Parts: sequence; structure tokens; C-alpha cells
Amino acid sequence: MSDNGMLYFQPWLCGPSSAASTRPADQSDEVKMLGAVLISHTSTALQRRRERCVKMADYSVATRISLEELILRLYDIDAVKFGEFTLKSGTESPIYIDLRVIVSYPEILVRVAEYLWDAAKQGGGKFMSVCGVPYTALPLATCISTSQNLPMLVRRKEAKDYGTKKMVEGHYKAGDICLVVEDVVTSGSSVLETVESLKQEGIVVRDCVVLLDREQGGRSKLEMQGIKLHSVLTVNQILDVLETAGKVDSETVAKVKKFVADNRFDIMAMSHAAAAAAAAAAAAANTASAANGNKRKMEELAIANGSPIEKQAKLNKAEVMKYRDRAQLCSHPMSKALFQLMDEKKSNLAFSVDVTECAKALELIDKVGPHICLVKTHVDILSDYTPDFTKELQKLAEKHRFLVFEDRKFADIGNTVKHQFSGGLYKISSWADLVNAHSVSGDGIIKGLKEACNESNKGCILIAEMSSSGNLAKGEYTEATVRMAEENDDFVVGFICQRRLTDNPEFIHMTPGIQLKTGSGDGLGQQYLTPEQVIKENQSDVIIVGRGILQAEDPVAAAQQYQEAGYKAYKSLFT
Ligand code: 5BU
Repeated sequence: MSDNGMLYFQPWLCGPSSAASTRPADQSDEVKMLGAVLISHTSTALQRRRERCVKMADYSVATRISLEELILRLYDIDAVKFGEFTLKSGTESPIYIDLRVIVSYPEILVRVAEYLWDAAKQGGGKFMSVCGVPYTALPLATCISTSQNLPMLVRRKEAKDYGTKKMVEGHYKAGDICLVVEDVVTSGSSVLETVESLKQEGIVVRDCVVLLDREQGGRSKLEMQGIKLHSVLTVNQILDVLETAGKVDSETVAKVKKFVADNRFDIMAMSHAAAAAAAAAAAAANTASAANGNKRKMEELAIANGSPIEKQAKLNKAEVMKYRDRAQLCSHPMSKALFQLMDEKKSNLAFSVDVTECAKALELIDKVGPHICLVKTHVDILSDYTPDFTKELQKLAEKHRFLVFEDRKFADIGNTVKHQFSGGLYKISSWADLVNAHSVSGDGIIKGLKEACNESNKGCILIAEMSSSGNLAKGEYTEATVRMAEENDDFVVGFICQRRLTDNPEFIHMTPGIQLKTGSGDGLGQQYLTPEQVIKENQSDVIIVGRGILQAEDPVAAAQQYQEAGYKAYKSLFT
């Protein structure tokens, strides 16, 4: 398989080629492309094109090329170009990186894939599959798949109008962890489209690997969705290598470097000084004449210094989404159902039915049912509890359309909570849609609870913050709880918290300690905020109200008032 002294034999590309070449004629573009990658090293036309490529006399399967060499080869094949280009975003750019051509240069394709895999591995993640963002990254994902014996998934750009209508091809199961591969990341939106399709199938994505991060906001956007971006190259690295090799003049280098600096909106990478300068700029830019896009960028820059949660909370102000849109995004049936109910019933009110007799509880729930999206129970305070209570509760949940959340606050090790959740007197997992847990014991608690409900569609709410004075759930504890939720988002659907903690629209934020009139607590540590403070200022999603309704002269009228106040505060986010 040697040609002009070059060694083209690449065993990891040989195996499946015959299967790929026998695919039926109606194969999709993606599948055709994969087949083409696998058989491309046999094409004679390609052999001729290879002659344009830099000599690779020393090239062998075992030889790794340096990053510098890789950059030079990418330049030689016109994958990196200088001039005036309009990017997909509309931005004028003096540099254009287009890796579509590398399918014509299998040697380079394989080397790029090796670097991508190295970068992904350094992130420490374990993957059950790999998926390329269509189309340019498909062959890269194929190379990684075949060289690492890692199953590949193909995300369709459009659903087929016949057959399965699936957006993701390949064999997988919910909970599989997939590595997403991309050639160039600018804003991160193409990666997120692929992630969304995978998530809809229950596939978990925590890592994305990219050859080039253009450092224009993609990294932070992905991180906000819980996805870590691993990149092989930066634009500055490419410039340095090409300048040293005499491929570009210093004027072009200066122009491109300025472009990169001016368009750098990766908040995680911002320096203290730049952030301070941007804060001042943000204040100045906060005028009617400032274009919205610029204002948003300035806000991102201005918050680069706070704690991650402060940053997030401020960023989030610009990114509120309607319940209906969030329902569509949600992959977990419980969060989807809850957002749908909130939208349809125009209610973000959860009723905390903290009474001690079953009949009283059921009577109240039946009356306030039309005004609420959720009933929160403390089933262990009912002095006359029998399983009939939960049967009746479920009937009311159907009648009035609300979800049931048992505020059990599990806090033990996984094995114990597994029994507590499914067994004992209350058999909570058989009737509650949602249940909450403290994160203090580590994520074994999440796994234990998940096992207890046997893959049924129950959701877990993690307690990231509390409403009581002097509580310890803050700072690093809260941040670690958010990370724990992100890592277990197939079961954790949200938080008990005092404010919005993450920009991930699939997580639902629920806040207890709500009264229309605040000022005093209850003498036992409870602290109250108003619906407006919680929904409008703190951007939580659900208000949990107990005594504000229970102790009112007319609980139904009070529930209606809380419903209206909570929904009005939500609506005001969009005006
Ligand atoms: P209240 O009557 O609205 O104060 O009741 C609040 C309910 O929310 C009550 O059932 C508490 O157990 C529950 N709660 C809370 O108040 N604060 C918290 O941090 C958590 C739960 Br977690």
C-alpha cells in the first residue's frame, strides 16, 4: 500500500469498508459520507490530489506528527486561509478555518483525529460512544470510533420522513455517555444542536472535543449547559507557527490577533483587569443606544470576576425562557410535565399541605387544586396516615392536574435511602412524582434513590439552599450540589434554592419560605421572601407556600392571590 514512498496502510480504517460500500442506494448523506471516508484510501483520484500535500516520506502508522507540523499541513491544504470572510454569524473575519477539505487527505484526517482523542482523554471522561457534529466532524468521529473501537452515533440534520424518524442513528441506550466531536467551535450553537438531539434520546453528553476553539464565547456557552470543551488548537497558536515558518506576514498576524482579541468573549478566560475594564464599559454601554448584542457581551465580560454562582445568576438575567419553551427542551418527563402544567394552568404555585390529618389535607388540596401546579407533602406528619391517603391524593392530582412532591429530604447513604424511598410505611416511590434529597452524603444518594424507583419516571430535587436562618447550604456546598445535579441529570430535575443557580433550562428551581407579607419569620428560623422577590429578582421558577395559604381566613382566595402574584412576577420577566 505504499505510494511514492508514503505509507498509506491504515489498519483501523480497513475493517468496515466493505460493509459501508454495500449500503443501499437510498442511504443518507451522512452515511454516504462515512462510507466514503472508510474507502477513500483506495481512490486513484485521491492519490493524485495527495501530491499537492506536503511530502510525508517519514509518515508511518507509528509516527506521530507534532502540532506544528499538523498546523503547516492544514495550511498547505487550504484548511486555514487568510483574507476577508463572512462567518455564519455575519461577523467579518480575516481568517477562515475550513476543515471540510481534510476528507481528501486521509493522513491528515487521521492525525487530527488522534489529537482530538488525546485532548478528550486528558479530560478524564469515560465514553460509551462518539458522535460528530454534522457534517465536517463526521469523518473525524469515524476515525476516533474505528481507532479506539468506540461505537459511533450519527446525528441526522433532518428527521427521515419514512421509517423510524429517528434523529440519532446507531445502537444506544438511555444513560450512555457520548463524546461529541467538532472541527471548529465559535459560538457553540452547532454543538448544542447535536447535544440536544442526543439528549432527547436519553444520551448523556458531558464533553465535547474540538480541533479549534475560536474563543468567541462557545466554551462558556457549552459550560453553562454542563458540557466541558476540550480543544487542540487556538487561533494564536496557528498564527505563531505560520509566522515562524514564513507562511504569513507580520501585518496579517497582527490583524488576525487583533480580530481574535476584539472578539474574545469567553468569560471563563477573562483576566481580572479586562473584567474590570469591561464592567466600566458595561455601565457606559447600558444606554438606549447600545445594541442588545453588545450589551449582552458587555454583561458577560463585566461579571467575569464573581463566584461562579454570582456570575451565573447575573448572566441568567439575560436568558429567561418561557415555561412552554423549557417544556419542549426537557428530556426528563417530570420536568417536561411540570413546565407544561405551569404554562397551561398559568401557575407557578406549589401548595405545601402541612396539616396533620388526612381528611383535612385532601379537602384543602381539592379546593386549591385549580390554582396550583404542584402539591408538596410531608407524609410523615399525618397522624392518621393510611395508604388510602396517597390513593386519594393521586385521584386529585388527575382531577386538577398537578404533580406530587414528597418533601422527604433524604440524607443517608445510597443503600439506606433506597429502602426508605421504596419501602417502610409510606412506599413513597410508588406515589410521589418528585422527591428531594440533601447532597451532603455524596451522589450515592442519587443512585440509591434512582435504583429504588426502578427506572420509572420519578424525578429528584436536590436541596442546594435552604430558607431557614443560619443554614449551612451555601457557597461551595451549593456549587458542588449544582455540579452533582449536572452529573446526574437523568434523574435530578431541579433544586430547592433561594434563587436561580444554573442557566440550564431543564433544571427547575423551587423556593420555599414565601409569603405575600414578609418582615417577620415564624420564630423557629423560617425566613420569608415575596413571590416577586423570588420569581422576578431571584429568577426561581416555583414558589412553595404553606402557612401563607393554610393560615389564611380563606385558603382558596389566598391560593388564588399567590397564583396571581407568582404568575405576574413571571410575566414581568418578559416585559
Ligand atoms: P411555610 O409554611 O410556607 O413556611 O412552609 C414551607 C414548607 O417548605 C415547609 O413544608 C418546609 O418544610 C419546607 N421547606 C422550607 O420551608 N425551607 C426549606 O429550605 C426547605 C423546605 Br428544603
